[in-house]
Amino acid sequence: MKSGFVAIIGKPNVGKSTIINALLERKLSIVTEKAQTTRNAIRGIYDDGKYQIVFIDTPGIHKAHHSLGKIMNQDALNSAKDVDAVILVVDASKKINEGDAFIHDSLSKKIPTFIAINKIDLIRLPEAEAIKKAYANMYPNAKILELSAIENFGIDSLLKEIKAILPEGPRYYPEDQITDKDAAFFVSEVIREKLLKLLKEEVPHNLAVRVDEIKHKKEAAYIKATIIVDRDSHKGIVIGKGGRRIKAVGIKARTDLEEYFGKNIFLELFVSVKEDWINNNLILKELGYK
Ligand SMILES: Nc1nc2c(ncn2[C@@H]2O[C@H](COP(=O)(O)OP(=O)(O)OP(=O)(O)O)[C@@H](O)[C@H]2O)c(=O)[nH]1
Ligand SMILES: [Mg+2]
Repeated sequence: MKSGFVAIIGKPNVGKSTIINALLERKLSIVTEKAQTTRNAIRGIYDDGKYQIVFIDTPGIHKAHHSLGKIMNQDALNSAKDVDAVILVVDASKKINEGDAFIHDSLSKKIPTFIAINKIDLIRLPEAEAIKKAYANMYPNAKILELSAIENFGIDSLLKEIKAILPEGPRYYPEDQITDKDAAFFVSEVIREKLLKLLKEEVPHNLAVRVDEIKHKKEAAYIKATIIVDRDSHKGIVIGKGGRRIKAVGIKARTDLEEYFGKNIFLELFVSVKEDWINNNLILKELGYK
């Protein structure tokens, strides 16, 4: 069989998680309209019997302002080392800036690289030609592909291109394994996704979700999770008037979790303030951010 590791990297919000989900044809990684949604490198395993591809979704590389941001960047850049290929995702509707230059300088030039120009649905043909040319200049050895992950355009071609460069190799993960992350990780991500979607700019970036308990009974699972915020004022915002916001988060998360576990879910959410957790290495470690 042919197999290998392929890192999906790029700036925040360019569509990396949308692409891994499209490649795997399942919702593995959370997607929101906000930048810096993904915080951990997440492996998603594609296996069709002839090829096993371990795709790695990564946090968007950005100018970090706190410890968590630095860890996220490191996680992304480390993921792009020792892989068989890199998919560098860029947003077709955005101008090239110093962030692109930083990523360019950080990447190994020895690893086969595919530039996925995503969100092609947002631009016109002449603009597409211009941006393709600009990236071809920047990465003369890379293969340039146009995508609209949201419309599932270009995903098949990307998969085909990757298969073509994979070496003969072992099956790294059991055939039916989908990811390297466990159920608790998935639960916390689903809750965080709902929070990101229901809250305004500042608050969601400063919160984390810790799963305290998943208890399985025959027909239902009982889950307890704590939403960690970094200051008192955010606690009230997360809870909302009369508990309305946290209730809405719970309802939305439960729907996804019931589908994932295939049984009824009883979800209890708590909110806890941990002052400046985002810069506290001990807490970051406890929360699973290395
Ligand atoms: N128009 C358009 N929007 C897209 C496309 N792909 C993704 N998006 C949207 O772009 C936003 C960001 O998508 P994500 O997949 O979360 O982006 P990401 O690169 O993983 O972002 P981070 O995890 O924050 O680094 C979401 O609102 C997506 O729906 C696309 O092809 N076209
Ligand atoms: Mg993402």
